Amino acid sequence: MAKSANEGIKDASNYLRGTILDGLANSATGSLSKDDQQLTKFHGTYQQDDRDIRQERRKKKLEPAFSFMIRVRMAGGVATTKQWLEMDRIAGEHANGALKLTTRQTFQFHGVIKNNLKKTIAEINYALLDTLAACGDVNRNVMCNPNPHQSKVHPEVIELSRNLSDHLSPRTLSYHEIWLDDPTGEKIKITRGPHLVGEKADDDEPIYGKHYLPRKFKIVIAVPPSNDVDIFAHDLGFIAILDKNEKIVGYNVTVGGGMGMTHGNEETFPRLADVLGFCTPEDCLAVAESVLRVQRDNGNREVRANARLKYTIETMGLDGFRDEVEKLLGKKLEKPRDFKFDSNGDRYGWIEDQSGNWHFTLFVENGRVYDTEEYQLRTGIREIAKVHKGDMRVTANQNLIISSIAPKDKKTITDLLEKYKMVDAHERSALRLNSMACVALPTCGLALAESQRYLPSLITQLDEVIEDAGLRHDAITIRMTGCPNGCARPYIAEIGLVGRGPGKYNLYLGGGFCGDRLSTHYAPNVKDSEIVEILRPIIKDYAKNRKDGERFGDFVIRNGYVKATMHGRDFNKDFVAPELTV
Ligand code: SRM
Ligand code: SF4
Repeated sequence: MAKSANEGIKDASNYLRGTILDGLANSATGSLSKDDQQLTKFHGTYQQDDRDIRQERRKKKLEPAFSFMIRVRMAGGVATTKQWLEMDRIAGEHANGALKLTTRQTFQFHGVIKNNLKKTIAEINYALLDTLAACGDVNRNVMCNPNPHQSKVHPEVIELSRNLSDHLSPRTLSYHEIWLDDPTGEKIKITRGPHLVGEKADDDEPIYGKHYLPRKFKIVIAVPPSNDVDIFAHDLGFIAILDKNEKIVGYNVTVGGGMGMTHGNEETFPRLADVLGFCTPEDCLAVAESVLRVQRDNGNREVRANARLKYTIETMGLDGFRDEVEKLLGKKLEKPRDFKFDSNGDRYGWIEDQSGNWHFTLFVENGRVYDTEEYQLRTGIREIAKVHKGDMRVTANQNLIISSIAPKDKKTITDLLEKYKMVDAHERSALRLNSMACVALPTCGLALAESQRYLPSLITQLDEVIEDAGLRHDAITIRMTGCPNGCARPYIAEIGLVGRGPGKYNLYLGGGFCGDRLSTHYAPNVKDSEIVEILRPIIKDYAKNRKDGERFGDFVIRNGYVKATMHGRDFNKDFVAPELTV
């Protein structure tokens, strides 16, 4: 079978240069060429257009309202306050005035026009963050558990996430050439990234080679009992194993997780990662590189829909895959150690860590940091960042931890949280606090239905059902995406809603509360106006008949609403729609 079109584009790109520079200089259009649109992803930016006004512009015979989304690479989700202030400024000056905190612990900007693209990416670099490999067929932003109450191990896991990110970052000079007019990386003395700190930078891609990976690749680190990074949804994961003294002795290695699928294509499915083995902290980089190399050489380069590591593992078998990884590693992985997760959500409000510092986890609905007349969220966080002496941690649930506040500074921060009405941002139903939606319309070119613009109002309706049932304080995870790609990881939520078309969603139930079980298809093509009525009797039944401590996802399986999905392979098979009376 012929290689996919993207393989040809990478091949001809001269290490991701393509004709991006020419395209940026062409003022006759707000867009780039089709091939360059694929290549700019590796540089952290996507061409999009405003879908709300697409038709109107078509009628007027105008080209679509093109602009660019920019995604920052920020391993482990930790920014300094200075970096936050810079991102905030950029959002106001070059983007649409909003900062988006993503499900992978970083920032996105939307609405940057082509004329401002280079300047914006350069300014992100001047703030000592970058966008290289935030998207594309490479290792993406590495995530790690940001939990303040695990502050003893946080420095170690954040360091590991940064080292993984650096080690696996592309070495091509094209990024500096195109965006920074700085081919050698000399002008911008970024302190991380081996290609920028003295090691000879050239186009040699020792790890990736000229064709990079068959598809995107995602790494996470989790520290049990918190699975707030959803470790089983990613290509490669490291689960920290701690001894009695809370010292990390090593990591269980997980492989082959992923969410994306295509409606109607049974050869695609979400899949939970398998535990491959255990490695010492010293071996993590070598393990990661070995896993990535096995995927590089064995991943499907013909059919992009089947190119993720999860399908490579399905083809090779877990044992066959492990053999190849161990060959490259030059040693065997040890047997996995015991671990236990208790949730995949965030803990809101104030938390004191072991060293007496304070941390405030702020609920940011769907990661959207922007101002309205009633709620000046962006301004409030900016005012805090101006005086705060600790750091700012973006969580994998799209929230923000204002982190490491000395006891003497707590009052100043509390006053600002109060002034900007953020101090009780988490005084909401536990359903809302455990909700997540992807971007979808109007910017996402793949969206089939609304998501972040719709979920908040759906939850307002569901809150009535929840209140009636006396479940206001009972956490149930609910996640929505505008298409089956699964950017808000809906297939491991207890309630998942996945866009099928305008105003229509597939409803999935029964995901594990700790992100450790896939959900099961419950109802197809549900109209938005029917969702509440379909869920109402199930929620009522749960409130009345659940066992002590039983989670919603477990309940719907025990009570026969859905069968448990045992493996991603079965996710789309044998679906029989139930008889619903709405
Ligand atoms: Fe995603 C593509 C947004 C996390 C699976 N994702 C996209 C694009 C770039 C659409 C496109 O290709 O044109 C979306 C841009 C929308 C916009 O306007 O901003 C998009 N994805 C997002 C974000 C911003 C959602 C959010 O609301 O936070 C997340 C950014 C993460 C980051 O900072 O790097 C985001 N995407 C995810 C996740 C969750 C995760 O990684 O933990 C997944 C599921 C896990 C996985 O990868 O399997 C995810 N995004 C996808 C896929 C399906 C991949 C697949 O294997 O099939 C696509 C489509 C694709 O790659 O072709 C996609
Ligand atoms: Fe876009 Fe689909 Fe991802 Fe939502 S899930 S951001 S609609 S690609």
